[in-house]
Amino acid sequence: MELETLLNSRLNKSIKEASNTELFYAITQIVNQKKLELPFIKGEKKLYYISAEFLIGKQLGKNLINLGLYHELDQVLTKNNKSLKQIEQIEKEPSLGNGGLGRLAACFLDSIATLNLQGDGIGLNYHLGLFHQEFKDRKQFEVADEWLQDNTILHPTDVHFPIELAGKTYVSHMYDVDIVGYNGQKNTLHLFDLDTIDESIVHDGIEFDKTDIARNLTLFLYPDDRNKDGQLLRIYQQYFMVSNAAQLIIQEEKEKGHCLDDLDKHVSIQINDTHPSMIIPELIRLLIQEGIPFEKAVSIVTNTCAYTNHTILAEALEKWPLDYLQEVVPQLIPIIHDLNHSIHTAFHGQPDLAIIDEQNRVHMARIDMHYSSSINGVAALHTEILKNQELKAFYTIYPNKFNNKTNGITFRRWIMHCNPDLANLIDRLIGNSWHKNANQLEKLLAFSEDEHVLNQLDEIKYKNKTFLAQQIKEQEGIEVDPNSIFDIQVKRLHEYKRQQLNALWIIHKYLQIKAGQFPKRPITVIFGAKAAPAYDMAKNIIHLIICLQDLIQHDPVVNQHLKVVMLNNYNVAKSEMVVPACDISEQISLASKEASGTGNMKFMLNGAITLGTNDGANVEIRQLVGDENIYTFGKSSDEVIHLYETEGYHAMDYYQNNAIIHDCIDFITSPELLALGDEKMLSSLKNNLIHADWFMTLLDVNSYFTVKESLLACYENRNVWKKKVLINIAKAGFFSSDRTIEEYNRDIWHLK
Ligand code: KOT
Repeated sequence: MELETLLNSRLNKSIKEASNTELFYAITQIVNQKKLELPFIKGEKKLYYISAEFLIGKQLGKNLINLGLYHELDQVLTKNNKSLKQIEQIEKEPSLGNGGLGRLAACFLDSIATLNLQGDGIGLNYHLGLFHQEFKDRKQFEVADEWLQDNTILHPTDVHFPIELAGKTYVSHMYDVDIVGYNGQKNTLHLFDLDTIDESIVHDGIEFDKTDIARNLTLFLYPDDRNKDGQLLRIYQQYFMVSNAAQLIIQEEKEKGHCLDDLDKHVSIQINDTHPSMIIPELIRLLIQEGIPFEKAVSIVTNTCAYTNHTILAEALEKWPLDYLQEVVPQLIPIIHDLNHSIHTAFHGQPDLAIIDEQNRVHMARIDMHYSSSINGVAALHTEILKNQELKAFYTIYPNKFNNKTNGITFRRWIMHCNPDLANLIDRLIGNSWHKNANQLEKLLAFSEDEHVLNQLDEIKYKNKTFLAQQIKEQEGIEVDPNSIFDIQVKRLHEYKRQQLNALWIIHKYLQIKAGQFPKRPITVIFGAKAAPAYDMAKNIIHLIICLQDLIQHDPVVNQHLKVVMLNNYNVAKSEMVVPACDISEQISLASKEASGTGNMKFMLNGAITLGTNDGANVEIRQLVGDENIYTFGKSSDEVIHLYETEGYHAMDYYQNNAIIHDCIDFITSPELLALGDEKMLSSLKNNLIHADWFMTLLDVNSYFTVKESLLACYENRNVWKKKVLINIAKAGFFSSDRTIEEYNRDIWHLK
């Protein structure tokens, strides 16, 4: 049946008369019916991708694209004076992730299904998600994100497993999300939950009784773990996730008639950083219960599991006190002791290889590395740093386990859905084979001197900037000029990502404008970021940025030349609005600290120029586009690592010896800013920058300011700029997650 007829028959009225909400539910029903008809992907071997986060974004538009229905439906609705884009906004965004790690898992599920690989995701169903960010008094406040109200994506199943937590048995409940490939087939994301969860125990923002496991287990992603109860809750969550995963895997294998001795021939398990690491002892425990001897169980599990590392930040490497594990998962303790003992014997008690250290803490990543068959980093530079620095001891004993898998993004969401005008232009220029074979984008290089094409690209960018400007006006109440340069930094708030470096540049520009030195063209600096609720310095940085936003907005001279916007509650939907509208992509982490980055790839694909350090995947962007088409600055990862090793960085020296730095930092506690901001927060940030600055902000101020000026100047050379834009788009094919997944399958999973 034609879509229009189908839609009319679902509504009790004409499309013209129906409200957007009525249309949303009618379209959702049609999509659900179509999904039901799709076959599940089948194969000899199955992948399970276990992750604490799946930042999947709104599902309706993405499903319509992958079902091949988006264009037709868009036309039907347009004809009836309705907008599909507006209808899509009615869906609440699932709040099941925090940042890059979770969004990567979502892009991977899309590519796995699109490549017809049999692979399911396994995670948790957080009722109130990460948190919803609100700004009050220019500060971040966290409130519960009630994304599950009016749920249209989760399907309850009749799958339940008994889970032992602190000696008590809980019964889990599995919910499924369909993962539709761009291919007419589907996989599943399984989210586990407890029926006894009680949202009403949450009060004062996101506070709740951390000990009431039956009611709180799956309330929030990353509950505050500053105290013991919070840490125990994280262990409860992680074990609940992996015990469900292990039981599901074993059940499915038995249903297929496979012998558990052959688990590694039929199953591959990808462990997404260390949150799911307890899958290893749990699976060993269950295999032993099934009658398999310990040594054999260990070998099967080692061959089945593969571990991905996403960060070198020490504080993110999980180490749980043995007595906390003893309290929550006593059933795992004998296994962990046995594994620790084997390693102790095999490696003569070498301390940096030990699973249980001298302080009786269990190193989760070390379990992964000893008892997986693959260890991968997420960009070439990151993998080299793992091999030669952070995980050197393990690279020495297991050189063949280490491999690189440079991250990628799904082009279905990150261009076809978020930037349809650009996708259509590319279709007209080179055909649509790039939808499934992203390297075809290189064919665009044939148009790098074609003025007409370059202007069309520029017009699309202008249209996207105009749309973003409207949204900013509506949602943040700030007027921005689409003719200004859109300079964008959106990502989790963390000192290593150095939003504070960007803020210092804004202060510098503000002071220049105040002194009568105006930029050639107005600049709009846009931020979006959530800070972890317990991360004070990150909250101080958000506070500074909002103070700058308001100071500048209300200055009648400065606001002609400069605007700052802090988007509230940055999420996937907002990302899809800013990515197509960006001119300058800020990727300014301290070299060596950003494992890969994936925002950098999204911006490049949508025709932004990267202003970045030689860090993470920026290095690979530079190799692809060439030095003329990216603006890099700052000290190298080797230099930074050397500074850490020799304790050779002293922020105070930069503050004292550089007048520009001195003035910018002093401005943080200037009367102008203190009139708007919180004295304690601003001085604490200022003092930190002068006396600590663990992520070396001041190290790169000089080269950042210089290179940023040359990038802004280049924008005025319109023809040169437009060509750079085209080259960036044409070279982005490498960053398709289809390529990444093909590599995981080729080197690790061997599904087909
Ligand atoms: C969070 C908690 C513990 C360990 C790691 C993380 C983490 C890492 N969360 N997000 N990441 C990012 O992962 C992305 C995907 O690989 C990378 O592109 C990015 O550089 C990481 O910061």
